This record gives sequence, structure tokens and C-alpha cells, in this order.
Amino acid sequence: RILNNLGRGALIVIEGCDRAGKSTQCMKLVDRLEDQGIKARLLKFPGMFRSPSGSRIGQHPDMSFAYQPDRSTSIGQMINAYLTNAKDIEDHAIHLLFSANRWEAMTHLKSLLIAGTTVIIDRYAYSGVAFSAAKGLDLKWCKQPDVGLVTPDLVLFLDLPVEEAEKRGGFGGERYETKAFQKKVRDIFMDLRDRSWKILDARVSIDELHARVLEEVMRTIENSKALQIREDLWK
Ligand code: ADP
Ligand code: FDM
Ligand code: MG
Repeated sequence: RILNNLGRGALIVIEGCDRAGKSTQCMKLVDRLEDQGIKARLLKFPGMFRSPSGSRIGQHPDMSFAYQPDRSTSIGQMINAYLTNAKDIEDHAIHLLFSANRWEAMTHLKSLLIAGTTVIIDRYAYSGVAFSAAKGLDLKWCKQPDVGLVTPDLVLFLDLPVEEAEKRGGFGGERYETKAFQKKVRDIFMDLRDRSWKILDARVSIDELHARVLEEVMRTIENSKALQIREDLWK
């Protein structure tokens, strides 16, 4: 289905491996766009919010602009229990929950775009496929539940070698936070590249990366205005 509408907001996805600086850049980007008078909102998948330092935070000033699909949804709570190792969930089943967590946000996402608000998302279906396929699930199977989600206008992949990521405080105790697994995830991310992707070197300083992110985003916002919102991811 295609939604007809002019002057819409752009859908920008920030992807990358752990510690690449996604959350840091997402927050700086939304602040910067709002400073420039551009309507912008931050979404995050899975629907939970984490500070740049890595700790999960319930109440934070930044939360005012971080929409959560949510920890308060029952799906968000199951995902949170899984990631913190409080609960084991079968690989296919958790994959479907991550996807459902995106689908439950689509109505809200579309209404923001139609209202002219640019939406920045911290991880999307690419993370969904990369992490599940890295566990050994079939890549084609992994893509199916997310087929038909709103297609991003731009995917910025923040690329940081796993060795560099490790230096940024080391990996924590959550599921997936090991070096070998992160390398597999990166390889699968590379297989998912398409025309909407732009790969940025994430080894540079926070401010330098921010400048590059902003440049790409400003161009995309301009170019997307007259384009239709497409609900055809991986179709
Ligand atoms: P992600 O969301 O991709 O896991 P974060 O934004 O949470 O990454 O950043 C991970 C850690 O690295 C944080 O401690 C953050 O302050 C730090 N960091 C983020 N960007 C940079 C950068 N460009 N250079 C050095 N350290 C960074
Ligand atoms: N993750 C994230 C998945 O396994 N599937 C998904 O669909 C998504 C969106 O959840 F380890 C994983 C990736 C990462 C964890 O971490 C969420 P952050 O630091 O909160 O983004
Ligand atoms: Mg993050």
C-alpha cells in the first residue's frame, strides 16, 4: 500500500553494531534538528530506552522525545526480560516478538511522518535480521515478518571495527555482547545493504560523526518531502 502525501517527514534509521555510537548520534541528531526548527522525533527498537553510557534508565529528561513502543507494552516487557537474561525464549519466537514490537509502532510512525515530522529510529528490521541470522536462523525466514514495514528513506550504518567497539568500555553482560557474535552480526549487516544505505566510518569523534550524519539527514529530508511514504520494506 502506498500513502499519498506531500511535505511529509523523512524516516531515518541509524544502524550499526554495539557501541558504534548509535544512541549518542540519535539523541544529538534529534536535538539538532529541533534547534533548526525541523520537527523530529526519536524512536527506538526494541522499545526501551538506554542512556549513552549503557545503563537503562526509566526516567530521564531525554525521555520526553523518545517514543517507546514500549517497555510498557507486553511485547516490550518480554523482550527486555530476554535481553537481560531473566528469561529464555526460543530463537524463532523471540525473533517474531522483535518484529511485532516494530509492527505495533507502525500506526504511530505513519501518523508522525504524515504530520511532517522526521522520525529517527535507533535500530530497525536490519538489526532484527542480523542478530537472529547470526544465531543460525535462515536469513530468508528472518526477513519475512518485517516485509511491508515502512521503508526508510535513509539507513545510516555506523561502522566500527569490533576491536574498537571493545575499547569503548568493553561488552556488557547482556545477551549477544561477545566479540565473536558481534563479528557475525556485522557480516550479516553487510549482506543487507541496499540503495537506501550509507555507511559512515564511526571511528571519528562524536562531533565529527554528528556533522556527517547531519549532512546526510538534511539532504534526505529535502529529497523525501515530495515522495510517497512506502510500506514495502523487502517486498
Ligand atoms: P550504541 O548505541 O551504538 O551501542 P552508544 O551511543 O551507546 O553506542 O555509545 C557507546 C559508548 O561509546 C558510550 O560510552 C559513548 O559515550 C561512547 N561513544 C559514542 N560515540 C563515540 C565516538 N565517536 N568516539 C568515542 N566514543 C564514543
Ligand atoms: N536486537 C534488536 C535484536 O536481537 N533484534 C531486533 O529486532 C532488534 C531491534 O537487541 F543486542 C538486539 C540488538 C541488541 C539488543 O540493544 C538491543 P540496544 O543497545 O538497546 O539497542
Ligand atoms: Mg544504543
